Amino acid sequence: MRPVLIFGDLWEYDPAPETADPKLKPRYDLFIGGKFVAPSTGKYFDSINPANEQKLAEIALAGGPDVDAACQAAAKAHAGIWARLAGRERGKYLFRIARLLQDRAREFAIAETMDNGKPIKETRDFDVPMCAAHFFYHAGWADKLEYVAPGRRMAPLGVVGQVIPWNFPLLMLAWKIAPALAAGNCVVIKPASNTPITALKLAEIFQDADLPPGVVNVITGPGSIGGSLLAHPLTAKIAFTGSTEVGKVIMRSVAGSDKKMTMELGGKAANIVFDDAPIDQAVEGIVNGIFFNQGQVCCAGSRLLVHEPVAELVVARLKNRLRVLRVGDPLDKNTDVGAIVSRAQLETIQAYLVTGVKEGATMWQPPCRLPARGFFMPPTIFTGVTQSHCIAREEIFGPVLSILTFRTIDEAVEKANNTAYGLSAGVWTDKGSRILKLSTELKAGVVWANTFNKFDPASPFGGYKESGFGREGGRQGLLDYGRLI
Ligand code: TAP
Repeated sequence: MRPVLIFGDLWEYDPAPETADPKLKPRYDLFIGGKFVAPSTGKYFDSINPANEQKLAEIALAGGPDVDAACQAAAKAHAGIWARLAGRERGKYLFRIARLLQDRAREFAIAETMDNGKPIKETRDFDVPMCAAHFFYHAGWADKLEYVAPGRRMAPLGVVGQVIPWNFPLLMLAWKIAPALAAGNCVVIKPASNTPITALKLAEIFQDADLPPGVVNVITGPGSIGGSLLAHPLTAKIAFTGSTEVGKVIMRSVAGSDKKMTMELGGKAANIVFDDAPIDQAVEGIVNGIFFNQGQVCCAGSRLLVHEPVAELVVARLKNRLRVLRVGDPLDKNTDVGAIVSRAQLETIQAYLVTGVKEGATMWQPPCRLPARGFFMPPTIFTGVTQSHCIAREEIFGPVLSILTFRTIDEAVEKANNTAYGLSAGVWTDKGSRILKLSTELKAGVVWANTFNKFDPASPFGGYKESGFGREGGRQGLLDYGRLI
């Protein structure tokens, strides 16, 4: 028996809060035609810091006329300048945006953490650098579009309407805007109401980069404004990332139009651990798979499938690991698990915990002290889960892991694919043959082997089944932003 390190209350990390100024304005207007403009409604709503429930800023509440103005501004910019500009010139703007973001990386990481609740070590090391990486990557494509589909030319589509969720506000924005601009389109984008701040801060960067007015427009407001944007007659292409439920509403509203569409929707990924896997690495992969960004990740490994011979061992080591995860102030550099994005999301997750227990699964949470204010919850695992349990079927979008077991490789495949979704999956094994078999048989847009949650701008990402269609990133992602001629 090897010794197990349990730190318990023996010692604690000293607080290491990030204290730099995120340079937030008290009020943010809409960004239309290169300028910040007041909304036609005259109204504003609050963006809240989920870690302390304090107001961060007032955000403009767009109305129908603002959606129209933003789409008109984008159409004008497209016809007047952007579509006519040589690819290498468009690329320079993208490159400049990426560099300016890098210059202000620390400020953006702090703003993102305050608006979303995710730990500063994630925004600092993942969200902001990946956002810049997407602009750099697509800057490289802007003058090479003839290589996207050899022998064909790619023409831009025109105005693109984009709606994004709150779990990776900056990164989702980069996934959407960078390929659209590289391909010669102009954009109107609506960030989620929970997390609009970094999109509006990025609009400041668009101004600093001298991006021609109207090439990117940012409108903020409720979901209905997103619906008006995507259904607007000027949008030639719509790109949505969010829940499957809202994706279906959008599909119905634009059915019969000739708009090009991509839908990046929900997920319920299987993370499969075989008996020959390196168990300690697999445990790290399980933790990263479901507790990264508090589990509010479309491709989160929220269903753990463990090979029966090692199930007890994996669960025991996982529990030990969870006992030392630090839950708390997201601005503290030692924090592993930050705040849930909103009270509503916290309540949704808590309702799933009640359902899981009612259905007969066994819930376990490590002892941990949660901050008195803010929307926090401990990392949670459920054992004794069966495939018919709600917590094994529905996307919880929180730090909750449902653990199932399997005996044979075919049973693992069968269980992994037994879901309405098909966004991602993970496999942990020593055998290349198992990895190859599973990567072909798992119906998931991405299959990670002996790792989890790894992303690269060159690697296309997207789903099967109710996880949506279309790809973001890489050559395939660009193809979704153009017309081949
Ligand atoms: P949603 O509630 O679907 O919201 C996503 C965006 O859609 C928000 O900007 C929202 O605006 C807007 N919206 C709401 N109703 C709308 C409507 N009728 N028409 C047009 N837009 C509408 O999702 P969420 O809770 O923010 O995000 C979580 C979901 O996103 C999860 O299911 C997750 O799996 C999915 N997601 C998927 C991916 C990929 S790549 N597949 C990546 C990240 C997240 P408001 O904020 O103003 O309501």
